[in-house]
Amino acid sequence: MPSAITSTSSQTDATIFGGHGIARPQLTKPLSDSGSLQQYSHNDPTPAIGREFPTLKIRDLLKADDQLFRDLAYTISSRGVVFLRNQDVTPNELKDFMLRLTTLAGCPSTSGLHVHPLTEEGSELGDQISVISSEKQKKGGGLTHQLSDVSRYASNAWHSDITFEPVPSDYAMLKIHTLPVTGGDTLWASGYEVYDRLSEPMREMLKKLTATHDAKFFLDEARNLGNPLRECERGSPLNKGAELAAVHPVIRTNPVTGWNSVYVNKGFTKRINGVTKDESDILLKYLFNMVTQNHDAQVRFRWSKNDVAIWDNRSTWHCATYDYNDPRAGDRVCSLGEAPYLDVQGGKSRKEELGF
Ligand SMILES: O=C(O)CCC(=O)C(=O)O
Ligand SMILES: [Fe+2]
Repeated sequence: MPSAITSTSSQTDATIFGGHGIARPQLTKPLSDSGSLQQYSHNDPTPAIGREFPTLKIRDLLKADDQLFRDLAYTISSRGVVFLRNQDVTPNELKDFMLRLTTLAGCPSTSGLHVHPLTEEGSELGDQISVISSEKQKKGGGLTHQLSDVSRYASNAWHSDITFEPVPSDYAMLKIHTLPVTGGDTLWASGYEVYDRLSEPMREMLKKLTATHDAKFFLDEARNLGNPLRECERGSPLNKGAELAAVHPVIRTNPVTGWNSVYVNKGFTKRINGVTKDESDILLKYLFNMVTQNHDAQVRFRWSKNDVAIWDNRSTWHCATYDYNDPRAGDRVCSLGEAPYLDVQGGKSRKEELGF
């Protein structure tokens, strides 16, 4: 069994549900935006989620001061996902960038960059880069299950990254360098927006519940790929072994914004705990439908070569689109944040705070 949420005593505030003593956020209050990114042109592709900076370059950001980085972290966490075009950056620069982002956004001192359980040991790009590749996926049999006989719903691929880890991801970054001529778009959806569409009684009920997230299917995938599963510490002392399962609160507060989000996902969440199996199935189906059936809570990104997306995995979901045959590949870096928690008193609704 995955380790259950034990008590509220691991965080200083007694109104915290979830969390873990060695994986607390280092922020004592949410960040605010000093406006330092306003000098760069930007646009929001939808009101609910996403911001694109068409000319901002990661190479320049790496030289920027800490305040600009903090503003970028706030922008990613508040808008959910940020798109940067045509980036000339090496995998090592992607890693440096992510470490600085997660550190300045207040990740616990025990959290580093994630090592995915399927990452090949001794891979030339290093342990902390996940190669996203259509060819590799075909071999492993993962993520393309919507094309199989089991189900033909493309929406089966909606997920947040690595929620089967006790300390999951705060931010993730993907650079796509190899693209089909058409197809292969990625979609993101806002967890703040879905939370805001729940009625007050439904929010109150979900705030008392936890869910079990499980990625046992990676054991089969590792076998198909012929790679041993990485059972070492995967970026946090709490993430190790072959269990690949964790328990997290159903409603999660993002420490960078202070806003609540729904934190279950179709990819990894198997069971809402403490209710009957039938109740869990109905609740999960309802919450997954809230993600897939609200296209006004989503943004769809059409990639060009070397574009980069950076998202906050605590408060968004994303979904790849497998509508192409030509090779598609990129590099992903995933940083680890805090053990998920709900700030029962302090966590806010985005809508109530921003007024829309
Ligand atoms: O290939 C994509 O568009 C997204 C892959 C993905 O889920 C990820 O990088 O976390
Ligand atoms: Fe993902």
